[in-house]
Amino acid sequence: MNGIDLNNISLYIICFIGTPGVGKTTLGKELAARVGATYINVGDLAKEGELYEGFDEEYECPILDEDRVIDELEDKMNEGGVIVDYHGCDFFPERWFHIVFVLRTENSFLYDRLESRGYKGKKLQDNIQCEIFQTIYEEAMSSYKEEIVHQLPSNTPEDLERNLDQIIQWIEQWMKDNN
Ligand code: DAT
Repeated sequence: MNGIDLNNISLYIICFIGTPGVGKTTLGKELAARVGATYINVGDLAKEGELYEGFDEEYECPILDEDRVIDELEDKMNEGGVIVDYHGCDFFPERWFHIVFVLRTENSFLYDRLESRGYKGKKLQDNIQCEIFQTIYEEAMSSYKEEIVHQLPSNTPEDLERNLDQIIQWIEQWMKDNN
């Protein structure tokens, strides 16, 4: 973004959420690279620190130890300039985020992406349903002030570029308003 270094300034915290496969990691990493922010993938953080409290046999995934994840993240949040990526957000403290983006992907695109990731059977169907029922959007709307929750279409590379442009504009405005 035109060489503006956003490090070392009193900074925003952005959260990207959505069903697996909607493009959070792609958008989060690219945005972080363009604005010089810290990208945090909560799933990876949990894996590295083994921040789990069991295994969910039905959904074939480890169960996050939410308290330990929050403890682990708190210091980084205080520094600001952070982009958080996770599929859900209801256990994060409300005070953390200045803005929450829920990425949304149409079924046909999402199906292909999850299938090529090796999802099948119940796991694939559950994730498609999660997107159809806009589960994560509703979770965000009930966890945060509605005015900070925004949906972003994430179907095509053009959507990705448009989202990056819009969020960078939001960051620039936020920086003007808060510094
Ligand atoms: P997530 O982090 O939400 O699980 P991802 O960033 O890993 O998703 O993306 C899943 C796949 O979809 C990956 O192959 C990249 C692709 N993808 C992401 N955003 C896209 C977009 N806007 N248009 C086309 N493909 C996209």
